Amino acid sequence: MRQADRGEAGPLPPAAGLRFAVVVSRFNDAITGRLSAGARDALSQAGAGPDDVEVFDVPGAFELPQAARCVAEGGRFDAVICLGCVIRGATPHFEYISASVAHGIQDASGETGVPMAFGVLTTDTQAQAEERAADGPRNKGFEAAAAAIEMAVLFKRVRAGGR
Ligand code: INI
Repeated sequence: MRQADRGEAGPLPPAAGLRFAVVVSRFNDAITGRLSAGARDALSQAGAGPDDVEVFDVPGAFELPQAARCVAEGGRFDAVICLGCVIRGATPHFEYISASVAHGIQDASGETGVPMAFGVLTTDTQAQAEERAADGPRNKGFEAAAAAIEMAVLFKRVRAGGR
């Protein structure tokens, strides 16, 4: 996707000089690989250098908050982008994982002071997941990276005493 296609979301904020961790679940990797590509595309378009983006793989969405907290505690990143895909099955597993991942990422961000973007698809069907991971303005990895950049810029400005 190109910046010009972002419509009312507006242009990507500049990401040069900021460092990003992309934490990606391998579960449903055909989908999460496309989310990761979308996120890396957004970071590149916003000016983040290749050496300023590190990708960390985890087994499943349940492990995303643990890894996000770990990389944030290392102090090397201005924001963490969490990417995963949970597709509803016939068991309550979906509800447990989805809720725990969302709360876990929120808690990890609050407790480390590092902004974290939620790029975890929680869908009823594989087709819905594919739609949200497709190239283009609705790729949720791209959107999560855009949110992470905006939050990293905001945190940096506020911590420097700016408004
Ligand atoms: N992990 C996912 O990322 N998506 C799923 O849909 C999923 N389902 O359906 O079970 C899933 N399970 C694995 C889980 O995230 C953990 O990796 C596992 O329980 C080990 O802790």
